[in-house]
Amino acid sequence: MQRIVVLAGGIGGARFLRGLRFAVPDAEITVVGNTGDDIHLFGLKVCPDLDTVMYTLGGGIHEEQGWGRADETFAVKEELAAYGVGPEWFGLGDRDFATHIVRTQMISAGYPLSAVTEALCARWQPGVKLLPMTDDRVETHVLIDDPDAADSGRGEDGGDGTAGRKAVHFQEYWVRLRASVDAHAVVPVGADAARPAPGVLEAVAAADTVIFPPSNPVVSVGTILAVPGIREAIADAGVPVVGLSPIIGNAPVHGMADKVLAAVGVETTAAAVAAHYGSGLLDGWLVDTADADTVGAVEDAGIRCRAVPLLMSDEETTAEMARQALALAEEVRA
Ligand code: FO1
Repeated sequence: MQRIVVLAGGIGGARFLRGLRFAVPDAEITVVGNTGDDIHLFGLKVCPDLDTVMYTLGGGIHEEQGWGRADETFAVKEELAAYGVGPEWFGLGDRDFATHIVRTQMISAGYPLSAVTEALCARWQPGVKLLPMTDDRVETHVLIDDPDAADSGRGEDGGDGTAGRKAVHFQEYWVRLRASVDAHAVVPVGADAARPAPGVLEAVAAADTVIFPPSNPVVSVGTILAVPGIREAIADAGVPVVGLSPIIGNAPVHGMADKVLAAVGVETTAAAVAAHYGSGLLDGWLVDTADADTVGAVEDAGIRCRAVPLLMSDEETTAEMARQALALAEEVRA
């Protein structure tokens, strides 16, 4: 049986996985999910990327939005707001709340996030093995300009570049600020001390193919690779590692990846993202047909590259992208 490991963020990763599962229904697919986007709100642990994968593959996702539950209502959020309890900018629905209550209850009882995720998936039956990248707490923070810094007396940074700046949680940057201000740095706080969750390194070691879906290369796949041991395990696995560009025609297909790419000094092009992963990690890279002229540059960087349609407009189109990724993996393997 074919064993595939996919490193996934939220919407892009989840939609790709739906196509992959459709393309190779008999494959054993292990998903290593990003948990750097996790946030604690109202005393609850919210795991947006794990939930987006779980709901999308389990048939419970709000299709148009790409995150949260279908047929959602917001009575709890409205009641909290009536008490003046926020944040009002983060839309947690009533159905979604139940997931976070169960998760937090299990974590309080001593279960690690990996066991909790397995328990939640028992309901949703996503058809893949969904693992958090780590059971340890990692929280992505984004460094932005702080307009209040001059007044507050903050401003001395000892030369580390943080004067006049402040770190905000990734969700605050993404959802409240809509990535409307420049990101100077993206820091996965806690990643350096985190350990891969049980099963992650084992799945990579047993994999026939590793895929980087069209997820955000900085705050999704990049955060997973920041957990010590995961990047090394993938590079040393001796199996094809292929990725699909989340950038088409110099713009992110979904989300605001350009903002966080700039923070790590990477241009918003399909070729620059491939070079960012690097030939030491990536063996194959799919770009969209709109970027066919960049194939040569990627191949010159030592990464096998093909141009195919990469818009995930429906399940069959997405399944075809998955087939192309697997075909590229076979080409690299040969
Ligand atoms: N994205 C938004 O743009 N606005 C929201 O209010 C919002 C709430 C939310 C709640 C639960 C959840 O699982 C995801 C949610 N997202 C929301 C998506 C999320 O912020 C990001 O798109 C991902 O973290 C990036 O992968």
